[in-house]
Amino acid sequence: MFYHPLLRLAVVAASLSVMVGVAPAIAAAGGGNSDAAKACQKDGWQTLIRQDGTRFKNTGDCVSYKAQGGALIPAGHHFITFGEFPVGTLVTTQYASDGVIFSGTPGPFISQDAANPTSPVLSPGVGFSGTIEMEFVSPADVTTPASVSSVEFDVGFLNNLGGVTISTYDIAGNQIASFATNQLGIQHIILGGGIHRIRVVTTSDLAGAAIDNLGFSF
Ligand SMILES: [Ca+2]
Repeated sequence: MFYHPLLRLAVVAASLSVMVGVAPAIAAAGGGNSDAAKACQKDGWQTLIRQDGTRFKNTGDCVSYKAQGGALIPAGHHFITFGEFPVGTLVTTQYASDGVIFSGTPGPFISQDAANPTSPVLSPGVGFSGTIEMEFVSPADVTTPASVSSVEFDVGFLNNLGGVTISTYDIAGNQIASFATNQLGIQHIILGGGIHRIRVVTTSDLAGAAIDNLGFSF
């Protein structure tokens, strides 16, 4: 294939920008300060966030954060419908590469739910009564705690007001908020940034509840 010299330059530039886009994920998995500098340079800092969910102002901001021991988290949006695995799957680390780990009591699993139009859903356990915990981690490294810059999901089916309690925590373990559902049926929850962990307790609902359509951004 023949390129005009100017066109060839344009092709090389395009390839370089693709490489810059890929670099942060590699650097976030490990490496020292020079890797951090590479990951943060060009526009790399715009594709990364801090572990507490906040963004960088510029390259220097990003390099200095990494030099002080912070992990670089790849920015990006993730969306989970619980149709990704078979009904009956006990869910723990299956979505770790999306940046979320599930736990809870008696044990969150993918369930059919005749009361929910987007079934299957994530139920806290058989009978829909229990606790679902969501902990956010780096999509690049499951052992690196991270925080979302925004998160939303559906909770339901809600048979009585206040049946489900949702609590949020930051990366230091401090509670940010705790509130009860105030609708019937399916309630859409939208939460702000800096959240590392979410606890959903469904035991006060007459028939329990599940979550679905979990979307979040780092
Ligand atoms: Ca679903």
